[in-house]
Amino acid sequence: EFDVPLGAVVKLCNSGQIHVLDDEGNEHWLSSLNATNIKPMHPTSVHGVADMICLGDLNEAGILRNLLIRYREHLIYTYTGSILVAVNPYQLLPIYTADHIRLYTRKKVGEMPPHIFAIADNCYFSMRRSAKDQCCVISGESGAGKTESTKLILQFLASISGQHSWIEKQVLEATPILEAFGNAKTIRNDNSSRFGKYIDIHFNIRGAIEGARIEQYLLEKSRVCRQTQDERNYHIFYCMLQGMSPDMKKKLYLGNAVDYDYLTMGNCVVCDGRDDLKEYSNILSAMKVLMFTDTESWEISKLLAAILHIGNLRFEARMHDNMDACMVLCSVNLTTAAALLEVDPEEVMSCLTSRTLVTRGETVSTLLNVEQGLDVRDAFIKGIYGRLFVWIVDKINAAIYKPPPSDCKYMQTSIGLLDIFGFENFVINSFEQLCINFANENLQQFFVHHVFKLEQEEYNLEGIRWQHIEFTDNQDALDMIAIKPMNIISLIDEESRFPKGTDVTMLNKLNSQHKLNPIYIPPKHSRETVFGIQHFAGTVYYETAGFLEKNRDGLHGDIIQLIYTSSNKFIKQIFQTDLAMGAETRKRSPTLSGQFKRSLDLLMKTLGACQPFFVRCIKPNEFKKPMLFERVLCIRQLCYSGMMETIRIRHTGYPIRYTFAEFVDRYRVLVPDVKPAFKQGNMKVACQCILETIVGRGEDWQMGKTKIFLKDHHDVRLEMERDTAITCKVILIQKAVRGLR
Ligand code: AD9
Ligand code: MG
Repeated sequence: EFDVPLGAVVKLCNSGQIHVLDDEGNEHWLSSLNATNIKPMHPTSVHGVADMICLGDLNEAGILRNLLIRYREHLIYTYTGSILVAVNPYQLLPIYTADHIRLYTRKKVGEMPPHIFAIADNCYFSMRRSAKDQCCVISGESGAGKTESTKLILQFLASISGQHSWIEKQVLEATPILEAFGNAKTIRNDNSSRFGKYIDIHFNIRGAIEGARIEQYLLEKSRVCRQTQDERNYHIFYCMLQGMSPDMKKKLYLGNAVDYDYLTMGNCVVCDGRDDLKEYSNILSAMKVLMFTDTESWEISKLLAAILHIGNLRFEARMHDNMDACMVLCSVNLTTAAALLEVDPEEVMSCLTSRTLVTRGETVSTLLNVEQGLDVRDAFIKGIYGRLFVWIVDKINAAIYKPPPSDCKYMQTSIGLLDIFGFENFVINSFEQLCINFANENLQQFFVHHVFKLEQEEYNLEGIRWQHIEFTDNQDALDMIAIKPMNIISLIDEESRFPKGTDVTMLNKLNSQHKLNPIYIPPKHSRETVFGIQHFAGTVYYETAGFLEKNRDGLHGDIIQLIYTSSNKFIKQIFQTDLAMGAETRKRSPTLSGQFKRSLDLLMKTLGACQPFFVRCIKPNEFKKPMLFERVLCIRQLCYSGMMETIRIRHTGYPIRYTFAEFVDRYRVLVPDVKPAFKQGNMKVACQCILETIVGRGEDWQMGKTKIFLKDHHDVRLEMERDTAITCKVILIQKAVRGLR
């Protein structure tokens, strides 16, 4: 699928054999006689270009080679029109200094070499000029550099806003807090964001930062209870255990990271290159800047400690009336957790080992087996951590969000930065991947529509007729997942609300509803639990086991009741919405996919009202290593990121463009007596003459106001003719020279 041609340089040409050095550093002897699979490179591909739109080989191979040769020279940024492609260097490059910020301020795209600061600068001045909101969509897979890019843009904007004010500091200091609670070491990235975020930065009429608002999406809660091999829990736990004073740790009965089940499932408590101790003091000072009181910080630590203690509870199986039941062993962990949560330890035990059901007004208590007990425990912990994270984001927003006063006479404009999980396709994909990929379908559509619009604008500007341009739309996938009646999300939701609904009944409904849809792949056998969707970036198979549980995202009544009895004001506060609901309304409370769909709809609406910029981050290798560029990995990401769609849109239109001068100088050899561009009176006429003579009058090329628009095959024809013409000239010259002798 990703068999992409490889670039090579001819070293030697010898009696029918050519000696080449390919882009991966391997040498080959090729027989030029049977060289049907060898194609000359377009001249623009030889040394690479800063804007790939100028590539003659505007195809996968051309783009890949261009990124590669630039990457080798530490040129990690490249444009494709106004889209910035950023290849992760995995090393600190000296290109983000205050001098660089100055250099990139108030510059047009193209005036300076491609850079993330150029995008930030454009965003800012476009906002200032048009007084319209801007947004920057930063995408890429895990470890590609989205979060680093977001931080660099923020840094640029804070600097250009130029007030060195408290609010600028607050906006910047929100990041370490969010990262402490929402980032973790994974096998893909030592600082992987396990949530999506949209930071909207507000500017006043003088262009200074006035406030900001952060929206978060889908924190991966399961990580608090489980980590796979070589991965960690959220940074904050390890930082706290390293950095907290012995005195305070004693108050929370805390030991070291290795002592806790919840921190050691990945067999990895340290992360090379991260200093948990130093981080902890950064986190605390950032929390001060964002107005977290000492009491609040302490209450957060208490909850984190309670989580760790609960994770160490030991469950034991027992029989009760011939039924599997379980018990929680009495331990320091239990009493400490109960003390921190300010609840009765007996109540904690009973919550984790039994469950109260109300049927037809009667209350019955059923006993849980060990497995069920552990599930309830983990659900409880995920419930706490998820709500804590939401509370922290709200707290940050309370400090940085300054809604314009209602009598405000001036306009506030904003720049939004979207740092959100890229397309995911693992060996086993679950409900989270469905949500993530659904988000990416939305973003892809947003992107494609934008690129298509840009293309149309260029044609309008140049006065080109463009009616026949088409592009592949992923509307079908969006319709099937979330828009048309009986869509996948709504069926999952419906089944989640249905008390007897199971993952199997849900899958049956999906099958009967969508089996005829060409982008839906039903399970092969009736016993299989996997269905597939053909996404824009590839087919993903989803394992449905656990879907409903994850979507319901609920805590059962006993846990809510336990919190109700707590005297800990903080935990009651983070659970306040749950406590305010009666048992019945809680059952009808929004599901995870319902909430996510709503926040995504809102996000798309916001983005739709902005002038967008796009940054496509590319991860060049899986080893977090500098100077290693894996072609297959990169090409896959170029496909996911929509770069290929950009090219496709171009190709259905006119992919090859030359300014009149470029064209005349390159092809005047083909027609006798055409003068070089600098001697031309009317270049347009000269171009027209060359095109009509060589390509033909009836062909589908067009002359714009400043450029020539060609199809690929026109370019091939022109290049071949040019090769022949130049060779002929060489031969003629040689003949002439011989004749002279
Ligand atoms: V994830 O989806 O949150 O797992 P991101 O956000 O795409 O992922 P991140 O920005 O965290 O990736 O980058 C991963 C690592 O690559 C960073 O920790 C840096 O070590 C490295 N990186 C990324 N961009 C740059 C850069 N411009 N310069 C130097 C970089 N290093
Ligand atoms: Mg990230």
